[in-house]
Amino acid sequence: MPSAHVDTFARDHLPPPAEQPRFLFEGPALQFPVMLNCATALLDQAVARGWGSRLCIRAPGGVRWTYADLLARANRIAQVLVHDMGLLPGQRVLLRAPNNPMLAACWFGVIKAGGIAVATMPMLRAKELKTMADIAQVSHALCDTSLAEELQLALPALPLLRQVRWFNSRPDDADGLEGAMARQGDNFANVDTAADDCCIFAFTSGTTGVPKCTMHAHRDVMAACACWPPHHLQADQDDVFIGSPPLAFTFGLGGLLLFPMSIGASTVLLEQVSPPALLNAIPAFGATVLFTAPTSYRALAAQAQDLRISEPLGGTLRKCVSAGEALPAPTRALWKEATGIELIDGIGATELLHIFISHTDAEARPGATGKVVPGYHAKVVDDRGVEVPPGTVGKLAVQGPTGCRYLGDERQKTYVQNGWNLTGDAYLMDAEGWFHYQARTDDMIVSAGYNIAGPEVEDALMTHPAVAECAVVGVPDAERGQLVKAFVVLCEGHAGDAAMVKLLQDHVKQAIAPYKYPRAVSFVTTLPRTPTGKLQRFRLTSR
Ligand code: 3UK
Repeated sequence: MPSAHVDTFARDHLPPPAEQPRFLFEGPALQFPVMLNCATALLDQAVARGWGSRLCIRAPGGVRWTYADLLARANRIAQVLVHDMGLLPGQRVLLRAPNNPMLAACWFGVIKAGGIAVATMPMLRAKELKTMADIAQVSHALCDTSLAEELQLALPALPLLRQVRWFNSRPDDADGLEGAMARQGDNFANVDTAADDCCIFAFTSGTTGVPKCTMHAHRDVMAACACWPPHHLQADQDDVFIGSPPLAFTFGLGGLLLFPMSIGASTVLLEQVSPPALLNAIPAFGATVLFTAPTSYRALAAQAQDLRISEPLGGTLRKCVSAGEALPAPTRALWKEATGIELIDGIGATELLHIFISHTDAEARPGATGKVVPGYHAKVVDDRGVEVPPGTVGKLAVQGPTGCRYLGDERQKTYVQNGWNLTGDAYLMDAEGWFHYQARTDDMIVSAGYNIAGPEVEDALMTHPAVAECAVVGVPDAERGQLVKAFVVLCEGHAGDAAMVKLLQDHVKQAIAPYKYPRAVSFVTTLPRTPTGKLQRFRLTSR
């Protein structure tokens, strides 16, 4: 197998072939050459194609970079990495920044130089950064000065990580990346990597235990651009992408950088992505395509009336994508009511890089995630891995051009069985091939012999106007095995008293089969979430 990697760490730590999923490359869009650098394909070729003067990245403060601007910066960064920092193809470069243009330029700089980008979530602390740098054997880092503190704290314990440059720093900073970039020219000859050379390591947002490091090759990046975006998003050159997921989360990397660039569109990178910040930024940048999580849509909905494209007030939004967690049907309805826009739901996973089950905005079914994305195959299986008939709840199994490859991790054998990726989700497929999310397999509640999916109870609760957010889990119970318990964040102006408990319980009993109602209800002010915004149900089961 050809490879441009001088440092063979990634290749040496791939799971053995027998433990890898089966990879499928069906159709002309998934035929890749043996040698492929995804930075060449997404950036150099964009400029060669004549998009050089098109707007590529915008950010608050008036930043406007064309594709040619981004290329020149990425080329300078690649040279700093190779000439000043001694990066060899195959070595790992830690990237750390809130979503901003320099982070995008650094990402491309690393990939151009044949390195492996290891982007880290802004929220992470020194201890977590050290764990990741150890697992990935990181030797180089490019870090935004605004997030320097935790990396500085971790550095003494990372003897292998010797080369660090800081960006968005003062011009006189001796270790400043921008100063070093100014000493390089605009051109760089990209390392001619093999299509299956790794180019990113992405850590799972894992809710428990040691984080898992997923490995993705140049080919995987291009496959992600070729599958979901053209079939389900259907954006075009004039679209302006915006959203909240960090570029360190593959949902954000695809949605806010790779996908817009693969079609010559532009993207808005925001450091501040709270609902109020998004509400301001969408009209300010004339954004047309929004990527965020279900909870964020729920929070935005109340003030989203003016965002819609057909608004006389000049709204611009036309496509809205929800992923990361199950989209509650009430949230879909709220968003549609407020904006007229049908949310595009999609389930993706770090292990599979991006979305593999989804639907277009023209064919949504409330309560269903969608159908399998062309290029992928999906089925629902029982505990032995045997496919179950439509209408039966089981485990979701997926195959396609991308798939799980954990770096030296025993948990590979759990995620991949018989060549299929098992995402850990319980699903039901209906007779028409629509997939209906039930719960994480380990979150299914078994109470008095009944299987109860927490998200279904959450959906029912969320249709009550007093409920802002909620989480439903199974807590140990002597009599029933597990008891259905709801943790509820109330909207302002509602009291969490005994009357409210009764009201919510009755509301659920009206909406779904009464045996599923939460026998215990606890009112809280916030729910525990991961840096990617996922509910950490396991942290509630012990409360
Ligand atoms: C859950 C969903 C129901 C599901 C991701 C889009 O979330 C992403 O990756 P992670 O590795 O988590 C994967 C798990 O999250 N999930 C995600 N989306 C949905 N459940 N409906 C959904 N629409 O449990 C899955 O196994 O953090 C999402 C693109 C790239 C991603 N990495």
